[in-house]
Amino acid sequence: MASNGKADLDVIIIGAGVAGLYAIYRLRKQGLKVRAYEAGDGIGGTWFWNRYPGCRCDVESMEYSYSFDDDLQQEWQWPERYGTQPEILRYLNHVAERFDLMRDVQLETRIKTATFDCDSNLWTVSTEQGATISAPFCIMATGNLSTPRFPRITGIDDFAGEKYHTGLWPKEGVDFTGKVVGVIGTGSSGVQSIPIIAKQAKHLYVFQRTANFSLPARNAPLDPEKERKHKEEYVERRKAAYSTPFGIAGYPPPDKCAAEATPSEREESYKAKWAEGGSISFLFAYKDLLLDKEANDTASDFVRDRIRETVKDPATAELLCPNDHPIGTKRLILDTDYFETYNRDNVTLVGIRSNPIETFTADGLQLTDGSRYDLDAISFATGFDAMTGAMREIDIRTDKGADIRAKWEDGPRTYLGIMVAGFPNMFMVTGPQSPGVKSQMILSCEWHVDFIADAIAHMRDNGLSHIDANEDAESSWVEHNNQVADSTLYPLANSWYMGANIPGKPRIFMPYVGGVEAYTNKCKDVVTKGYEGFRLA
Ligand code: N01
Repeated sequence: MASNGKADLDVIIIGAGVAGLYAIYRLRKQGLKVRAYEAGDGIGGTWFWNRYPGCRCDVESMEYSYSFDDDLQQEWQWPERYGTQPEILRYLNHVAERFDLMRDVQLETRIKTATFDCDSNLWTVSTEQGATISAPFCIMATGNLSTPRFPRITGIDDFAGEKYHTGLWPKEGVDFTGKVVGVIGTGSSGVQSIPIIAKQAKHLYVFQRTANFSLPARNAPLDPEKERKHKEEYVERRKAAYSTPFGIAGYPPPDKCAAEATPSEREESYKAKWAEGGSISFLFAYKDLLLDKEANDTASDFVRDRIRETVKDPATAELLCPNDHPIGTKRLILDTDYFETYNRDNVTLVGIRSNPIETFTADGLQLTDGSRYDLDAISFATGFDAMTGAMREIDIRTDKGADIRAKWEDGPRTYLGIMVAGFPNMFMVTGPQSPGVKSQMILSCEWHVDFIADAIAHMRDNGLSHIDANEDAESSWVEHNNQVADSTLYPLANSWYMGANIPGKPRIFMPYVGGVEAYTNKCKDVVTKGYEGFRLA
């Protein structure tokens, strides 16, 4: 029985990925009785499900880790510049074991409903198995890219070959040796997996609807000297990260606009950043790359030239050149030998923008012009119902008639990406309208969990039991988000940030792009002013 005597727990946590695990650790330290409910049969969230070949983080491994325990960050050793999925999952399991988190995790338990009762001030969640659990607080640690989506194309169930989704990859792995394989989708998951699948398959067909910008990752074993220095500065670097746009220290912000440099200076600058690898450094070449289309064109043109230089067949190169969005307005991909892969004899790029897939058949698929592709296996790298999908999959409502699906019908509305007005005592970790997906995710998860844990502590210290976001504060925050996004080039892209990848989803720019520094300052200000914009009772 939890401390209020009526409930099973003090806090229900939904999800045991990066956010849920830290929430267990942090809230337990406050003496609270918590439990995380996880649909998977292991912890790790995104890093548990996305086991596709080549899956690797696009944030450098020395950054992409927890900061809450200095011994942990000093002792853990990352072998490479960017962590692979198995390595990151190994790290998360180590954290779970090291801090004895598993005793408060219930695996293989998908939450179907969450209902708030205003009189008893309790959330009750129900599981797919039919059990119910109650607690005064509920935390949605459900992730932003956790609801994989197959395209809605006729005949998809008729395909008799092997069918995979990058976000639901089988644990035992897949051997494509000797097989004719189709990959549909060329976002980060497609771009990372295509070079590896190409090496195994007898033939690989890549079905591309939209060409994407991708930069070389330049992955390599971690330089021991770099690691030593980073670890020496870890504590200060983590602190400094909160005063940066993306939550990562070590990238001096640019002070020049692209037009202030000569064409040859720009070329040199982009060349150096291309050679260095990584996306932040490249996007930090000039301060107006994400604000001004002409400035952005200089960087976009540079990358298109590199694609044409790399890919030998001119028609394939042209098809691979992105031309419908400014660079950086969709997640900028990091790859290893992606464009080079199209020089292999066993790889064919098929453009499906003007000639879409009409139907799947038992043997493969057929395009609108009637051309057919016989395939032994298809890998769907077709993405996720991002940012709102996981919460909308749970039937979240209150006894006063609030319903999250109805409330978000025209797009998500949140206060700080932490609470939704009308849903008391329910918190989100890196919810929509927070910088989450536009930042170093683990840092943002820690920030939000700390904010939530502090709010709960504040309530307990002051004999309060009910917290809700103010409608007005929420509206102002949503308005501010939209204004910030509209002052950038981001809304020009048909990205999952805009909900544009899901047919019928409202077109709203969902992440906060005012930067981590502005956001965390706002949060601090809110707390200093007695939780301004929240109603506590
Ligand atoms: O998904 P996506 P993702 N017919 O939505 C295509 C993170 N991540 O899994 O662009 C044909 O980006 C779709 O085409 P289009 C990262 O934040 C990180 O790759 O809509 N094609 C697109 O090409 C990333 O941004 C890492 O025209 C269809 C692709 O499928 C996010 O996850 C690694 C289609 C989907 O691309 C999502 O990446 C992996 C249809 N009906 C992921 N429907 C790293 O850290 C969709 N597509 C490196």
